[in-house]
Amino acid sequence: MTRIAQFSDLHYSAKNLTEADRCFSQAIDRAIEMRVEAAVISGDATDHALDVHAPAVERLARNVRRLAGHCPVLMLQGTYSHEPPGTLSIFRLLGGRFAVHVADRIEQVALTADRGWIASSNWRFKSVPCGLRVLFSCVPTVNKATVAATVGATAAAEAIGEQLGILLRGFAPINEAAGEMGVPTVGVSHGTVYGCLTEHGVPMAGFDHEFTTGALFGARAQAFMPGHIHRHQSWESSGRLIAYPGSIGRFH
Ligand SMILES: [Mn+2]
Repeated sequence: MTRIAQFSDLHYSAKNLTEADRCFSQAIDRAIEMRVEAAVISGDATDHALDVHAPAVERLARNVRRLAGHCPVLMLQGTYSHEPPGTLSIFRLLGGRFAVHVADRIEQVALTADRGWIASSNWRFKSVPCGLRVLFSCVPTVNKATVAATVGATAAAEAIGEQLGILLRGFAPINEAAGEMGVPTVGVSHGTVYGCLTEHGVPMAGFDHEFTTGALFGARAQAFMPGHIHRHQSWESSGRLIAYPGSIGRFH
């Protein structure tokens, strides 16, 4: 069994700093104790644009660096208002014993036998890379045009949810091939799953949500790790699991 820690929606900021940092520190301690082989931070590491001199930047960086001293770290781009594009770039420089990979585009990422990261040059690998330890399929927050360009959609008016469904199904063949080779497959995304419950207990049943459970299961990954909704909840289908971990500090 491969043990991977998921952290999400840390929302580091001046206002949340004490709680965010205390909770993230504890979660990292626990992950290290449990000897996880990799760590995923599935978006919204920060709450809003932060200046580099903000204490929250230093505290977040310090903890990500500590995590990377234990295992490889995958950071996914979250909501633009919380994590303006470019925010995560600096974390690529933070590798400790292990590297921090920042997924800010639609891509597949291989965790290799020597516990390094290799990203697909296109949105997915053409074939299962050799010496693979875990295969990640990443769908960060992206704008509609990016999704349309990736799946080659011609109908620009098509709902983003439909296009993401097509995209996720595109990951299925390679995930299934990896699965047959005994390689764990994991999806990581940031967005709303249709029908999920918010931290206030409100069901999200609008038509403009990014994902359905069916679309996520369609990627044929063994586990899907979405971020965005701050309440822990999960769905299971024929041994495949989708789980929001919830916000680490329960920020609303
Ligand atoms: Mn969030």
